[in-house]
Amino acid sequence: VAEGNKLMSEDKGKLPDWPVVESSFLGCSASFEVAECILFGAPFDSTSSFKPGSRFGPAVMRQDSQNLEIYSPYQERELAAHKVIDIGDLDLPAGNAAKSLEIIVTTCCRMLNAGKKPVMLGGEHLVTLGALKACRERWPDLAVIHLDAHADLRDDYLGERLSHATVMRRVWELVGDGGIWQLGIRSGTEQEFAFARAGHVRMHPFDVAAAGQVIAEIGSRPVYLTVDLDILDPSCFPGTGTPEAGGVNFNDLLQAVMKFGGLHIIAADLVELAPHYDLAGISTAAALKLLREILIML
Ligand SMILES: [Mn+2]
Repeated sequence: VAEGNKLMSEDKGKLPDWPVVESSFLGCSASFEVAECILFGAPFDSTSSFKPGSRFGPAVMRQDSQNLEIYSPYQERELAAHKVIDIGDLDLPAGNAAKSLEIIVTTCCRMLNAGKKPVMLGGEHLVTLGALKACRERWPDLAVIHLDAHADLRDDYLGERLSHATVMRRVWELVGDGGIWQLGIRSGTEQEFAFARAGHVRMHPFDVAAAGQVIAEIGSRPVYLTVDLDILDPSCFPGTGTPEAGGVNFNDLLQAVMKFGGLHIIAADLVELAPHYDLAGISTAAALKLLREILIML
């Protein structure tokens, strides 16, 4: 965690009782000891092939979360009643994907060893590889639910094996055939779709209608849920680096994600919000609402 954040939280107890606004996401400030979920940012976007800017996702989400209610009318529960701590953003070296992933792996291992559920905010999709690697070490039977517009199954992108465009191929190398369920996919190369058809991953293109089937197939396996927010249609989520027309609407995504609440989810992430491409902030608002529901669900 950034040194600055650490110092701030240690010093907090010594400050007088000023009427300041919490800088953490929705005031998620359970102590580490009681927290069940640990929220943190992974502000890395160095492999973005089109429009960078997802490194600003976590900071803008935190800031705009002040406008979000802590009560969910969808699940009829309040976030404040849940044990979540927001520890801030990891200090990741821009331009060094391997080193950044190492830091994410180490951090997530520490969370898992303490019996906590990591909830990571990207950042580009490559950051998922770090968190997932940590989870796979602890849960050998790990299943992955991947919500995205893009298959991300390339073996390399312009010669790079560590890229937001190859992340699910690297994940497949970790979990193997039958370990990945993809929903909402509507973009990729012919080879990526052929890779899926060959049975390496279970791909349900275009929408999230197969959520029920996915749940039945996964059963009691531990699950990592990764949400690339560009699964949403660009009309309700323009703030992202590689927008793809023909996406899912917010309510359909929310309903599908809440169904996954019945599964044994051990970690989750939301990636690819690049807030500055959407000056009206509707993309950040969508990401925040989905995050609130996921945290309550976990
Ligand atoms: Mn994507």
